[in-house]
Amino acid sequence: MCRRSLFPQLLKRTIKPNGGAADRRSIFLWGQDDLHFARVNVEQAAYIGSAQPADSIRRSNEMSPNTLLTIGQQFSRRSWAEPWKIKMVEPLHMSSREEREKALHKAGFNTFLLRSDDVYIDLLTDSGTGAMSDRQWAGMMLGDEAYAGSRNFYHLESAVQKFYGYKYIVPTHQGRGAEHLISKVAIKPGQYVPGNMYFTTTRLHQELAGGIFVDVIIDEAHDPQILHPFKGNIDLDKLETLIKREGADNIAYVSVAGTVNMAGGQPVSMANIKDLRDLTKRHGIKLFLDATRMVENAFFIQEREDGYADKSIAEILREFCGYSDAAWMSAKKDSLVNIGGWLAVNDEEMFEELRNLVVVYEGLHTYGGLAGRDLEAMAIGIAESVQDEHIQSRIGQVRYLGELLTTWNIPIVHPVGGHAIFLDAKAFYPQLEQIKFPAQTLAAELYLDSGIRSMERGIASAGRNAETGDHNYPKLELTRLTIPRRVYTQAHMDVVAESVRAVYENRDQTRGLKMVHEPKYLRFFQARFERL
Ligand code: P71
Repeated sequence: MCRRSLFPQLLKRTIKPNGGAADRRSIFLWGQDDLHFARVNVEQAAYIGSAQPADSIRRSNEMSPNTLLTIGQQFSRRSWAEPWKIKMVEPLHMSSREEREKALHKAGFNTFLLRSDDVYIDLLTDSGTGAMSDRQWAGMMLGDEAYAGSRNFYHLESAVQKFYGYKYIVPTHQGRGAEHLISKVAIKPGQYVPGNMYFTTTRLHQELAGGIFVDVIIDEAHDPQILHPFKGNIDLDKLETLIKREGADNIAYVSVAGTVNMAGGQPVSMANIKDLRDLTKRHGIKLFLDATRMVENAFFIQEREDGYADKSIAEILREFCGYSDAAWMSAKKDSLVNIGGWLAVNDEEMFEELRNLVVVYEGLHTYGGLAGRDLEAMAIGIAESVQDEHIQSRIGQVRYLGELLTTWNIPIVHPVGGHAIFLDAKAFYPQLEQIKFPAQTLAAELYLDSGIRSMERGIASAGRNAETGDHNYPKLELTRLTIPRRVYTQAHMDVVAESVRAVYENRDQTRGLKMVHEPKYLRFFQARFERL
């Protein structure tokens, strides 16, 4: 490996982030490795992120060429480590290639249909797959399983009020339960719901309620190679054009996701949400937040945005949520639980409606389809999730994998986002047309190579156009290596990186897949494929 390539040369490219006054005063300078950046603002040149001052590069270069360096040293920064130690372990099954061939055929080349027992390192999702702390497990023993008024609900309510800042809380069994209720209450058939890219379940519930989803994310988000510090930002011009064309009364609400999952876990800046708040207020339109990975979003604001370096993650989270009217949450991500979610609003009338509807679809308004113990684990998980050292090591681990793959010139989405590495399957397999499911193919090949399970986020996930019946052809054709929280070690990440590299080296031999079974809703979960 060429050591020189490990030291990013700053000033390779410059980009001017758009989307808000604070952003406009900064220019980001990205390193040649596409991972590290410096931010220079108008008042002073300031290095942030993991960009390194020249003298530390010199010091590393003075070491003997044979010195074994940690990854931190290679990037001229101090290494991070997890703020916890391991108390209990779960053995993993390591299968043979022959076993994996059989399992993959049985699963119709769809990683959702594999049995977990046949998987070695499971990077299908970070949803509900995290490890709970000893405190959370202790909290489970304090579950108050009363049908009504469980004390654990009040703990959850206080935690959401304290850390997210909303007034009224409705628990739900998970994120899509909350999406279902809020879509039913807030969307009139035929109304538009603009959002920063789509998420599968979010959009489906909006559409089932009669809404018309419109993507108003900045263009940069649709290009896996463009470097932008806040690729999740809403394009205010696109939104304003929609409002002018359709009229504010025909917009149900603006739906903003903190760190945009389908764009690669890309954050939204504080400047953008502030400007968005002003714009929507002027037109009398409500602003709702998908807070599922909002803690991760707060990390990027702390790292990249003027004026936030000295603010805590908790402070940034509270401020960001303060610009919205309501939020929904899949607590299975940021909040470190295996099941759970909630809806939160500031408007009392809307709360009354939601509180009434939750009893129809989820359960009484003090349990929302969850056990008391689940509510307690969530309340404790929320407090743990906003600790600065937790989120630094969580995103540090994702970046570590990104650093390895980038150094080996394997095409991934840049900049690396919060919860996953997204392999750019179009660039990986340039010989495959999108209808041959390159991202699904890559997920299958990775599983065959090493038993690593990943998830397709491309044409299979994008479904069909409701009017024409044709496939949607999304610009991004990605295979997601999603990192569960507090579960795998750095050595696991090494194994993953080496497997991706092995599949990359064999990429020319791959011919793609065809879909042979296609379910009506969210087809990617249960679709079946065959080799071409
Ligand atoms: C993820 C998931 C889980 C998932 C959902 C659908 C297909 C495949 C995997 C769930 C999210 C999410 C965002 C931003 C709402 C939900 C729904 N993500 N918003 O990424 O990422 O939450 O799963 O608790 O119902 O693997 P839910």
